[in-house]
Formats: sequence, C-alpha cells, structure tokens
Amino acid sequence: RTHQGATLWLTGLSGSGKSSLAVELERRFVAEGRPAYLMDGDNLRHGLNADLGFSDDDRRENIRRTAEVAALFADSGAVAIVSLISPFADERRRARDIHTERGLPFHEIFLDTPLDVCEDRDPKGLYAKARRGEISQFTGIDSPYERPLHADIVVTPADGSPAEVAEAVIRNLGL
Ligand code: GGZ
Repeated sequence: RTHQGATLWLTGLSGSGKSSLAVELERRFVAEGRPAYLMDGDNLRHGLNADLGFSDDDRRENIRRTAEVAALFADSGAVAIVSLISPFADERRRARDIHTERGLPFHEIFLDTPLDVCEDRDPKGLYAKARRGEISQFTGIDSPYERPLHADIVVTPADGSPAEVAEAVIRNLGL
C-alpha cells in the first residue's frame, strides 16, 4: 500500500511539548511501516542550520530552509514531522505555501501551552537563564511568539499525554 506524503508542522514555545509529541508521532508512523522523518529545530541547528542564531532574520531563514526540506521529504512520500518554535505567522504561512503550491498536504499543529507552564517545566534551564539575562532574544521573554490564528489542530496540556495526543492527531487528520 502506498501513501501520500505530508508535513506535520509543530509550532509552540520552548518547553510547550513539541518534541515529545513529534517523537510519539514518528514512532507511530514507523510502527505502521510508514516512512516518517522528524526534523527538530534543536537538532537541525547542529547541521543544516548551524550557521543560524536567534535573531529574527536567522529564525526566518531557519523556518524557510526547514520548510523546503520538509517539502522534499513529503514529495518523496514520507511524513515530515517538523518541531520548530517558528514564532512568525508570515513564515509559517510561507511554509504552508511552499507545500500547497506543490500539491503537498501541510498540517499546522499549535502546542498552546501557556508561557508560565513552559517556564515551570524549563527542562534545560533556558528560561531561568533568559530571566537572569544570560541568554538574550529568548522566545516568550524578550523575543516574540505570534500565536497561530488558523492552526489545523490546537493542543493544550489538558488534552492528555503525548501518546494520547498523537493518536488523536493521526485520527483527526485522517493520516
Ligand atoms: C528560543 C532557544 C534560544 C532562544 C536556544 N530562543 O526547547 P529547546 O531549547 O530544546 O528548543 C529551543 C530551540 C529553538 O530552536 P528553533 O529552531 O525551534 O527556534 S526558531 O523556530 O525560533 O528558529 C531552545 C533552544 O533552541 N534555544 N536559544 N534565544 N529558543
């Protein structure tokens, strides 16, 4: 059985749960024998996007490149799972356009976790560093996050575990 490729684009603050959901989604597709590939901002920044920092312009380029690569994976028939803060509405729109212009399905999933919850989790201590002024241009602290107004799916912490949310996402999108 062959499948059509697609991109699942996860956006949200640092600590919002993107990576946990992305890992769970990838695991489910692969378990079904479906090609899936996870592109995580934190990982891409070690290779493809190693030349980029966290200025607005660098984030735009980070989003643009990642969208292009995701479209290549989707065009190959794989499910590209992107986990990127992607704070700018214009660039998220461009990421979608890159796909739709090529007839590739694109689904935006907004991890709508409140800033105070992300900050309480703070798994890497980055919010604490940002509050102390040791990191600048940190999303949600001194760099903007434009909330998606037209996400295909909105996930909140009340929706359950990453495994439960992954199952619901796959069902809702008919994937
Ligand atoms: C936001 C930062 C920053 C700043 C380092 N702002 O939660 P993490 O740690 O593991 O993932 C975050 C990652 C964000 O990279 P993205 O490529 O997803 O961002 S964007 O889409 O805005 O380009 C965080 C870490 O990098 N990190 N410094 N200043 N996140």
